[in-house]
Amino acid sequence: MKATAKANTNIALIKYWGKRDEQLFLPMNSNLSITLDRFSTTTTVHIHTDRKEDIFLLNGQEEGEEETRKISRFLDIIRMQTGEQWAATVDSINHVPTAAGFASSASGYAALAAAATKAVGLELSDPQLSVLARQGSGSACRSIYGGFVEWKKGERKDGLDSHAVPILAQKEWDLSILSVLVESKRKKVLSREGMKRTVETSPFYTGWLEAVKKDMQLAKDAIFRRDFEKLGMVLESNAMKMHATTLGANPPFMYWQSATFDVMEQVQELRMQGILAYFTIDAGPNVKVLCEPHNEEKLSKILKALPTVQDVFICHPGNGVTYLPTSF
Ligand code: FM0
Repeated sequence: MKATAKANTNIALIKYWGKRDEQLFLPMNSNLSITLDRFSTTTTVHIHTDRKEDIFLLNGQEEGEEETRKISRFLDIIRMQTGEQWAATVDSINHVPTAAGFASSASGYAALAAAATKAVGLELSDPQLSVLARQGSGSACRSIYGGFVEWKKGERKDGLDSHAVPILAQKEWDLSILSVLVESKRKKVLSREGMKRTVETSPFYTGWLEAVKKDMQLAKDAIFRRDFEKLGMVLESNAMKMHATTLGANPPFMYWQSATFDVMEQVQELRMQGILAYFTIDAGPNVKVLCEPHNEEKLSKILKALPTVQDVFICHPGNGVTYLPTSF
């Protein structure tokens, strides 16, 4: 009654921004990501039938009530499916560089969904696993699969058709994703809170919904043709549009900080010199820069030399969820 699973994090090329159902984590728009080959979570779930309380350990430390409650709420979905009462010890290790502040909810809930269902003996298909992971954190539904992944928003009210699908395996197109860690000055507005405020108050949100449909088409087309320049143009412009919606929110907010601009400007400057590189930004000040593998070392050096950049991590497309031998 125990199982271990590992999931990698993913980075959105076309963003998930806004929910149509907050309880079920149903998105307003379909979106697209690359699963990375690093920044993973490994989770072991141990099932106890003689206990009532779940225990959550993160990097070896027992977490407090609030975090444990979130995990229990997620496990409740699985308890409903098994129709039985049990409690779990969830032991998660985040393989993220110390203090890097990269989001781990995607890899976290993908690994938890896989380990917990395996530990209780539920056999789910990958789409079913993706539906489940989605209910922990939306972006987690994409980390079930490796390579280039589309999260189809679905139409159903119960969310059963809102899950990820793989569109191109990682070995089919190698790209470099430079994860640029910048000096951070402020506490961030969580993506969950930020997207809610934007949907509810930003007059620019309707423009986002119109644009993102076209961006999805352009991005998928560029991926199928392995057209790096086309993909780069659309992913950068999609990130800009997502961030533009936050400026129209009430109260307005923005995720960019001065260090974020430094990286954006450097990337655009490099492009003027003929080096193909494009940036994308999520709900925080860090920047991800996409380039072709033959440029990765050079670009990483240039970005590291910026005074407000703390570190640069070179990533590539990686695999989906895997199961590991259980060790405790
Ligand atoms: O990843 O409220 O999944 O497509 O990273 O847990 O469902 O943390 F830039 C923003 C991710 C949002 C875009 O949101 O939210 C993307 C974002 P939850 P997530």
